[in-house]
Amino acid sequence: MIETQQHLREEFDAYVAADKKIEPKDWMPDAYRKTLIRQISQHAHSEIVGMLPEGKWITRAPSLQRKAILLAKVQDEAGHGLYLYSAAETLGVDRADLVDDLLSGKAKYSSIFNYPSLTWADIGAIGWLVDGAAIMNQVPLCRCSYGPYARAMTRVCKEESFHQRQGYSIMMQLMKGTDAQKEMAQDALNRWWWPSLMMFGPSDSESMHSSQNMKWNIKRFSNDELRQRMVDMTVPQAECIGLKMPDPDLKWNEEKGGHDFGEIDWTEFYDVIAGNGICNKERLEDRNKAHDDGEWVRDAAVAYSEKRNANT
Ligand code: FAQ
Repeated sequence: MIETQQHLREEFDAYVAADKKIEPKDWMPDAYRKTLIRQISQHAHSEIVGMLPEGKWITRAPSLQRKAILLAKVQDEAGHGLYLYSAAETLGVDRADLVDDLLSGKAKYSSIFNYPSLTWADIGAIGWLVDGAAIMNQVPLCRCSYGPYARAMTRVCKEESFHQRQGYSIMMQLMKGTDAQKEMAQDALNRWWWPSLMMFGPSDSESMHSSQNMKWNIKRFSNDELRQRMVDMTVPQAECIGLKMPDPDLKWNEEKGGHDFGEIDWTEFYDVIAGNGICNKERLEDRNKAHDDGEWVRDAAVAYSEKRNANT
């Protein structure tokens, strides 16, 4: 028995080392399954809670075209959540249990969604920066060793690219507008910049899952590596439309071929993930209300599928 376990473990390690995909029916170490359930379910919850800050602006979008785009984007996020819950279910967990953990406040979701969307420019900043950070993090996840997660990410990333572009387009338009519109865009960047950098997680020295998950080819780059790429990608985009980065310590470092940037306020980050951010309470209340309001839809879907099964 011990020998079989050892053999399975060696086979798994060799598979991962050869950069092959692990599929749901393959043997996998318990810790690999556990960390994937953790990450994929947190990711799913983030997509679902992530609909709330932008959803609040659907009725207030400044034109019919912007409203149609925003509606499509928010619906895409719902779809991402559903693919991700499905991917998590292939690991043997029940979606209803994962959702219960979100609704009770036990499960984590991305810190970024605990900040308020105060103006229309925030919708631009969310698309540009939050989706921008999400893409930076998720493109390498398309090569994740777990097949269902990697495949979900391929589709998600295509949609996120459109989201990022639409956000930048809002910022571009505002920066071509009146002084008040320019100020609104700058204010949104000032408020969303640092929380967007926090999305990549704690610094490498504090990240407890990175090292093992990189060995398992779940993560391909560390939190700090991806954060650096985000800074280097965003600075020229901001400059191009006349926005000023809200970081006095930001400067190009020729030697490293990237930007140096200021210290993140980690106290704020840990406070937000502990449930004490500006909107944590409101987000959970809204999510619980949406879940309760949707009960009749779930009941109807179950009744329909039971009837169909009875007839076949
Ligand atoms: N917020 O050891 P690490 C999106 C937790 S999707 C909250 O470094 P790991 C699309 C972490 O879970 C955004 N918690 O962990 C969209 C762990 O806690 P645990 C979501 C955080 O897993 C756009 C502890 O800290 N994307 O935005 C955060 O190796 C617009 C230690 O951290 C994903 O989920 C945080 N920012 O690295 C939707 C991508 N950072 O579980 C709507 C997939 C860390 O031990 C609108 N996830 N923690 O209790 C990942 O790549 C990773 O899970 C990281 C964290 C990079 C987030």
